[in-house]
Amino acid sequence: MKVLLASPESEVWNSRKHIHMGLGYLAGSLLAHGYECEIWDASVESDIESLDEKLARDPFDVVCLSAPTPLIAQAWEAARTAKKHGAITILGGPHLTLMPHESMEKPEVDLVVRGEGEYTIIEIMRALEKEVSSFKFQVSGSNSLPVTPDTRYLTPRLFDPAAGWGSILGLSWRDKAGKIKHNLDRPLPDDIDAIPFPAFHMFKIDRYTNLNPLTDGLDMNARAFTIVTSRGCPYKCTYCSKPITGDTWRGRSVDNVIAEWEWLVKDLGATEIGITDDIWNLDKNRAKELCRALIKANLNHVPWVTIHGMKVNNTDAELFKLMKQAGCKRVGFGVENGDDWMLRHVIKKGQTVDMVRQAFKWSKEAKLQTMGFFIFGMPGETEESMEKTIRLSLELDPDLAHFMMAAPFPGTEMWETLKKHGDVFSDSMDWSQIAIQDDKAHFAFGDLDKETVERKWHEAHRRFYLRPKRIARIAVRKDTWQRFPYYLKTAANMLLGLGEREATAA
Ligand code: B12
Ligand code: SF4
Repeated sequence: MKVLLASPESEVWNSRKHIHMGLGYLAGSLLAHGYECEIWDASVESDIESLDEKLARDPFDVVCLSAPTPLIAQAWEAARTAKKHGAITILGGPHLTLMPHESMEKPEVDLVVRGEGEYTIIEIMRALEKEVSSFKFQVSGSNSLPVTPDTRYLTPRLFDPAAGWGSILGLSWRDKAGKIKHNLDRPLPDDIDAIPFPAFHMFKIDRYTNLNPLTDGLDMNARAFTIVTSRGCPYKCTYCSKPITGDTWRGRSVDNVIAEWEWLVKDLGATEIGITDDIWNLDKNRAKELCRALIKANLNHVPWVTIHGMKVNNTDAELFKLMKQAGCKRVGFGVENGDDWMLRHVIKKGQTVDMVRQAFKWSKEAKLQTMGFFIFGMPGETEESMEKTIRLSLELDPDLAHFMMAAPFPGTEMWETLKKHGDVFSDSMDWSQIAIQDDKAHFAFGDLDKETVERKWHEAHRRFYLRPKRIARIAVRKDTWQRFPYYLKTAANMLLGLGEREATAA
């Protein structure tokens, strides 16, 4: 049985192309169990061949689609395409874990997987093998259209409980009567060393971008891979949606991480690596051990970065020094807000502004590039708190500042707050409108209107990036001139509010 693992076209994320670790892990698991599979990532494929063309030329029995909330409509569209070509469609990823029923109500979706999928996908393959002889489209009771390629997507696939579908944890499916069933959740796997490495070799790595073209020092044409050294995070920031990896932090052993890192560097020619953990430094001692092990294994000549924010309160000067020695080039921090009251009572981040200052000081002393993430327009925000955020960004002066609009993702505390008090949520929510890194405020809350949030967001970009010393710093960078048209468009959007609604930076 041939499986295609696909990521749909992204309209919200188009400035950078990173490999999709979820698909990599699923492929690793399928290969380890002897299943034939391929990865198809629209962000690097669709310019060459559409999914429709690909499936017409090269049919697959099963098409797996992955989707975060803003991409769910594209995932449904891809599922319709896949069904037209006769494939079984399985959807998984963050949005499906949060809202499985919504997708199960779509006839183009045959199965939904909730949570981490490495074990579930194998159990599905085994159940499919049991049903293989009856692989015919079964029309559900309510729908009696003749089954042709054009109407196949209207005919959801029904499954025989005798194949064991009811016991696959984390799965949503339809029984023979067309009834939607949501099985029990799958507990998070504790031992993530036992999960096969992602099938890194299956990515067309030359088509992906480097990890962040907006900072200097990284190779524009790098062979950039990402790595997950731990899963989960025990913090409960009110804006954060972490439906997949959950609240329980699970670290891989240092040896296991080093073995994967070695494979990336020595066999696959990685010239840049990004850690994408939710919180890679939760266990500070383990983080230090990992740095020491990278040095010992002579892997520190390949630059690496922390793609997402490190947690400022789990750091010390020694950690940053070790990171530098281990080859780290740049650290990112979730600063979020310059107002301690907002951090404590609204964002619930478990950090103070002083902790942020300290972490920036240590990392700069260690000669690491710094990156700061700042959020505008959280519920309870005031013009004054946003002003404090702008001032803090100027004071910290990271190499890169990402100013983002608060985005209410389902499942977060912010979502619940806004559902009670906001008028943003209509019955026909357009999920593609929920994106961070966008220039439009997503809601008004209390006395704060959208216009003020958008004005302060643009002001933040102007005040941060249009300082003479910033302009000088940017002007001497080689990549500024290599990607001049792109930067010009980004600047017009972020600084002046011109241009299309588009996500442009991380
Ligand atoms: C690294 C990362 C990125 C990277 C790379 C993204 C990528 N394509 O992998 C970059 C920086 C590009 C990125 C961009 C975005 N991201 Co992001 N990202 C992450 C992060 C930190 C880690 C992802 C990861 O590597 N996970 C590890 C792998 C193993 O897990 P996974 O990908 O979820 O896959 C597992 C399961 O979901 C499941 N699964 C997934 N798909 C499928 C499909 C099938 C068929 C099956 C069976 C199973 C299955 O099985 C996989 C293996 O266990 C997560 C936070 C998190 N921990 O989830 C946020 C996160 C996924 N991102 C998020 C968002 C919002 C985005 C953006 C939409 C940002 C934006 N502009 O608004 C874009 C969308 C990009 C895109 N096209 O997908 C949100 C999603 C929230 C939501 N409700 O959907 C998260 C959860 C962050 C957060 N806390 O808010 N992101
Ligand atoms: S934002 Fe970071 S620290 Fe906060 S809950 Fe999410 S992953 Fe954890």
